[in-house]
Amino acid sequence: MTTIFILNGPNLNLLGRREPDIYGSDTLEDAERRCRAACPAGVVLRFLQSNHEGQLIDWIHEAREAAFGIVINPGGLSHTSVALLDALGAFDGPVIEVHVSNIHRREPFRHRSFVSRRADGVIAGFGIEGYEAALRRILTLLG
Ligand code: CA2
Repeated sequence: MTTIFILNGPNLNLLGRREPDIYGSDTLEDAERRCRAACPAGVVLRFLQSNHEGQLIDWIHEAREAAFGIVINPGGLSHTSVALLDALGAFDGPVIEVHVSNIHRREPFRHRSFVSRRADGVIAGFGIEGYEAALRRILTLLG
């Protein structure tokens, strides 16, 4: 069995429930459903969300032993968190960063992501389809 972690940061539990003009009307549960449907037998998905930076860091540490790869939407922590970047730096497998919205078309403070320095790929502006695309990339790398 191979495990892939899909981690979601602060406020992503609200996806589809507010600001549909920016984030669309799909929920995080919809994203999880799509990922599970795209996941072949023999691959275990851990699809997780937390509003707490420390919890996300603990999951990344857990992934060091438990996961082949990580898909991460760090939410607003993308633009602030050196600690998340450091945790991902201690993970050896592939990391794909996802943003539901196109962060480059938004406020300047969203244009920089600390996590992107570690990510092997970045997807932005594909809505929740981005999660499935990121997962497929990790599955390709898994071979
Ligand atoms: O586009 C993305 O996926 C983001 O990571 C979402 C973050 C935002 O801070 C990033 O700049 C880009 C926000 C998470 C979702 O927050 C919501 C707030 C209200 C209603 C719905 C979602």
